[in-house]
Amino acid sequence: MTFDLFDDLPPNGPASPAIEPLADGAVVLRGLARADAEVLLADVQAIIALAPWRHMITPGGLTMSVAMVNCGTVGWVSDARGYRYDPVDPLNGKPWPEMPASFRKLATTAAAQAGFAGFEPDACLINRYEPGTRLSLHQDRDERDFSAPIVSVSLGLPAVFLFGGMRRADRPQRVRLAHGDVVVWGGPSRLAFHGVAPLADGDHPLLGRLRINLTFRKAL
Ligand code: MD6
Ligand code: FE
Repeated sequence: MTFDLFDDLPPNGPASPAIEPLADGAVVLRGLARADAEVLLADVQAIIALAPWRHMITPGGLTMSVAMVNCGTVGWVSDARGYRYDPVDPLNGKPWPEMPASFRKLATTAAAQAGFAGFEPDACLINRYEPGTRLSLHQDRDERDFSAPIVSVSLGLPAVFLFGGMRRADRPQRVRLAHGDVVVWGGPSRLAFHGVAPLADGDHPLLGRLRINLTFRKAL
């Protein structure tokens, strides 16, 4: 009789991925979103049909290289007036598209696996990166309640996530995030500085030369 340690694993990898600690309150759930990726991406396309990708302007007047859109009760926006969560899309004055059930389920499952049971996101910021696109170090602090974590889902081309400390000057860890990886981020890490290094070129089977990131928040 032959015995193979991996016989029980489905072809897409383990159903419950390893929990990889990043810092106190921050973990990477490797591959958690991989099996759902096609559904998630079809839902992104449906959102884009209602609310297009756009490059927001920072309060300082710079155009962001990451293209963004939102779904949910409120969406994160940046313009000359500052950063905020807004219930309407400034491009059309209408509510943001609803958060798809596939998004909500993944976010809640990921948060629970990371120790944040009961996470109920009301906002999802969808980020699109092309080769060369980067996101400079920042804190996520426009939400009202920092007791809720953030759940971040990576799809498409791999990226180097920069995970720093509580001060902008703290030298960041460099964490490779691949298609299907999910980062959950809360508690003592909730206000850590973080960013994304310039995206390397590549060709992903589902997304070609793109990376798409979904970040789920409880903003209100
Ligand atoms: C990105 N993510 O991965 C950008 N923020 O494209 C974020 O800015 C982020 O991944 C807070 C928590 C997790 C994140
Ligand atoms: Fe962020």
